[in-house]
Amino acid sequence: MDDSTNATGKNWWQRLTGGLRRTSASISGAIADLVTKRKLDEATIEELEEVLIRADLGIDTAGRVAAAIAEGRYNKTVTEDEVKDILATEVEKILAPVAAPLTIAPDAHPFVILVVGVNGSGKTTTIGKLAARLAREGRKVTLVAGDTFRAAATEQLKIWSQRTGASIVAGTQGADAAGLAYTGLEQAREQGADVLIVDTAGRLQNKAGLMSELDKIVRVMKKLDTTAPHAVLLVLDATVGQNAISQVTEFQKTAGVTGLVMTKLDGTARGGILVALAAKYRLPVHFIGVGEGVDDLAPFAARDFARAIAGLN
Ligand SMILES: Nc1nc2c(ncn2[C@@H]2O[C@H](COP(=O)(O)OP(=O)(O)OP(=O)(O)O)[C@@H](O)[C@H]2O)c(=O)[nH]1
Ligand SMILES: [Mg+2]
Repeated sequence: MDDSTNATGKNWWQRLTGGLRRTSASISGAIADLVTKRKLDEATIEELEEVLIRADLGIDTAGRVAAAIAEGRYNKTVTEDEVKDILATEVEKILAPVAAPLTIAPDAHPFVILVVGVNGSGKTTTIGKLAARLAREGRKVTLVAGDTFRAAATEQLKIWSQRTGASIVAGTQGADAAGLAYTGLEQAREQGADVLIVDTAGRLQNKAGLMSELDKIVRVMKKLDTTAPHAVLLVLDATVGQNAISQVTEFQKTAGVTGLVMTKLDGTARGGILVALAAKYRLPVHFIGVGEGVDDLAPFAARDFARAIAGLN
């Protein structure tokens, strides 16, 4: 567990459990209601399963967890903590294989990260938080304001560049995003940047024209470095629940997603969607966002997350 404290004096565990409170409250509240002073019978197990489905864990996972809870415990009384422990253990098993740090390969100069996702999912904010984290590690970061649709998008990224000390390459509104990514990569090379992060405009996963623009950004950067981009991060907003599933499917097809970041886990009771995604796609989950602040992004840790959504300490 990362126990570093931020400006508000909270350590990471406090921020994580605080951020996931709505998800854990809905799950653990329901668990408490169900198991208190009751024997574990078929009806209770079914209700537990429904609770997990409502928290967006996915039908398969909910079934598996319910079966694990039921095993050897029929017609016995169980405690709330027993059930939470089994839930956390099962969820951790699903999450452990996908919890992978974003490794900045040392042989890529710069290491290029393309950030994609639907409108408002948290891309630009995540880039700011990530730039801060990389800068703290002593890396030289350049940002590309590849969202050229809105002037405000460039301004937003500029503010993050000032806060984090990252360089920024920006164009005029309406400029060609792929051209800007090309220039960005050229400049980052000249300046000896370690990491280049390319912001993109939000796009709906079902809009073919915009999706093909991502493909163009990738193709153009490959002209300078055939191995770029070295990471394609799909930023998902946890509050959308099940819609995240189709976002992963579509962006994986067009943009070759290499890893996920899930944001806004603090604003939803549907944090279980991360578990459903892990079970379905097995794509690495690198970071989670639990707030708007610069410190509210952390490497994804399976055990911490599993215990937090189960409402354990
Ligand atoms: N509560 C919370 N808010 C977040 C988090 N991440 C981002 N946000 C907020 O979500 C809103 C949208 O974030 P942006 O980073 O602008 O999203 P975007 O994907 O770049 O949006 P577009 O560029 O319009 O596609 C902003 O108000 C952010 O502060 C998070 O982890 N928690
Ligand atoms: Mg943006």
